[in-house]
Amino acid sequence: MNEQETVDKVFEAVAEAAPHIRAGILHRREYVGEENPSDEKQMEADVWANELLKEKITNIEGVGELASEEEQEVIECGKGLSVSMDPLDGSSNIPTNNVIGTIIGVYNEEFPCSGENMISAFYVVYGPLISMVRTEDGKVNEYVLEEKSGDRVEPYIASEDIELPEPQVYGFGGNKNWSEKFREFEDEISKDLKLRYGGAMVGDINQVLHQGGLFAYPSRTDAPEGKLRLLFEANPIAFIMEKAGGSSTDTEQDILEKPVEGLHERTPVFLGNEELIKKVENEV
Ligand code: FDP
Repeated sequence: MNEQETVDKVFEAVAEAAPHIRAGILHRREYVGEENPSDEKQMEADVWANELLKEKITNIEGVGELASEEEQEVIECGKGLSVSMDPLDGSSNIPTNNVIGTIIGVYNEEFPCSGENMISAFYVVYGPLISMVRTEDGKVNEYVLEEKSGDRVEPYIASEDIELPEPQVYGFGGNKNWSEKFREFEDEISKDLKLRYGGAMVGDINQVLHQGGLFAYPSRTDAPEGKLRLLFEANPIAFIMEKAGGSSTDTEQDILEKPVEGLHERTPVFLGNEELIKKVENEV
């Protein structure tokens, strides 16, 4: 199987799992009393989505290893591409029934490796509809999933060759612990753009992708590296944003060029229209 065929298999596996993940949340909304490798409380749904996707992805021929935000170590499963996953992004939105997602990155290098080795990325949004945004032939396409009989799922193309429009919205996380400098930056941005922050990266990013603007989870006074994970969240979304004509930074360098030291390391994240990323690099 060539690399593209493997990427397509991973996409199909995630699409097939997505309706089950959403349906399974109903009875898995309690915390399990355990923490993930980033010391965050795990919900039953996090553990379950992780197991479901792990089973499907590690069985794909052409996938050599899988790294999950919910697993301490890389799982070796054969020869081939490396897949990263955040099985349930934004799971603290589950108790209030707000948007959550799944984020996948595909690399042609062993973990831990930088975003320069990424060859494909996609994310699922569990909203009123289940949609999937993926990179394909250097473009960004959005699919809507329709469940058919049995286990069949058909992804229908909803938006093709998505390009970031003129900036309209912004959403920044971690506001309780922003630096003074970042508060001033936010104050200025809020004069031009409409605030849209829902607390799940995929949901907030999806709005920026469709409406243009800036998503950020910056360095916090109590957490200099911010909250989001480089491998599982920042790199795949940066890859998608850049293919949609946008850009990314940690304030000093392109997220995708950032060297990776540890599997679960965090990074400040800024993603969106190029002119706004330049503004971040000059002012934050
Ligand atoms: P969550 O903790 O609910 O999983 O992955 C981390 C994440 O959500 C992102 O999806 C989201 O952007 C961010 O954390 C939200 O953090 P705040 O609660 O600090 O806003």
